[in-house]
Amino acid sequence: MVAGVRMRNTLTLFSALDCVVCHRIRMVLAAKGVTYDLVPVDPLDPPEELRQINPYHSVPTLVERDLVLYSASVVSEYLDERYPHPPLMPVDPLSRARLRLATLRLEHDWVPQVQAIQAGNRPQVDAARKRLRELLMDALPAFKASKFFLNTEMSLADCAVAPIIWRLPKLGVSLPKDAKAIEDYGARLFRSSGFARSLTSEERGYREGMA
Ligand SMILES: N[C@@H](CCC(=O)N[C@@H](CS)C(=O)NCC(=O)O)C(=O)O
Repeated sequence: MVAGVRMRNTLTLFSALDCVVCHRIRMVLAAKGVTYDLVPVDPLDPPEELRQINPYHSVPTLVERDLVLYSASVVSEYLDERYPHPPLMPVDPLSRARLRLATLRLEHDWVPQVQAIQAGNRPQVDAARKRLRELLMDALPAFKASKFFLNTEMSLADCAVAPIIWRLPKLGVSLPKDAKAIEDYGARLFRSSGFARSLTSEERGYREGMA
C-alpha cells in the first residue's frame, strides 16, 4: 500500500455511478451477495486516493486491505475465485477460453460504442449507435442459442453484457422486432437475483419498474 493511502478493511469499490464497466463489477458483487463500500467517482476527476493506488486512475477499482485491483476482467475473475458461490465461470477450459474471448470482444468493440454515445459528441454518437446495433445483431445467434450468453448458467459474460442491454433505451439504441431474443435475454437477467442491487439510483431510472 502506498504511503499516505488509507487502509480499507472493508471490501471497497471505486465506481462511477453511470458506467457500464463499473456496473459489470457491481453485478458480480450483487450476484455473489457480497457487501462492500462503494466510493462514487467522477471518472473525469478521479479523487487523489484513486490516483495514488491505480496508475490508470480508472474505475472500477477494487480495494481489499492492501490488495488493489483494476481492469474489469482482473477484478471479475478475482471476485469469482474469492467468493466461489455461485460460480460465474464454466469449469471446462474450452468454455472458459470462449467466455474470456467474448468478454475481450465486448471490452474492445461494444463498450467503446456505449462510451461514445454517453460522451455525446455528434456525429460520433450516431455512428456509435449504428455500430452498437450492428454488433448486437451480429451476436443475435448467440442470444438465441442458450438461456445465458454463451452458457447455460449465468456467468461473468452476462455481468458484462446485461449492463449494456439495460442501457439501450437510454442510449437511444432500438432493435428490430426480430431481435426479440435480445430483449428476452435482458428481461431474464434483469429479474435475476441481485440485478436490482447492482444498480445505482441513476441507472435504475433507465428502465423504471423493470428490476
Ligand atoms: N480498461 C478499463 C476500462 C474501464 C473504463 O473505461 N473506465 C472509465 C469510466 S467508465 C474510466 O475510468 N475512465 C477514466 C480513465 O480511464 O482514466 C477496465 O476494464 O476497467
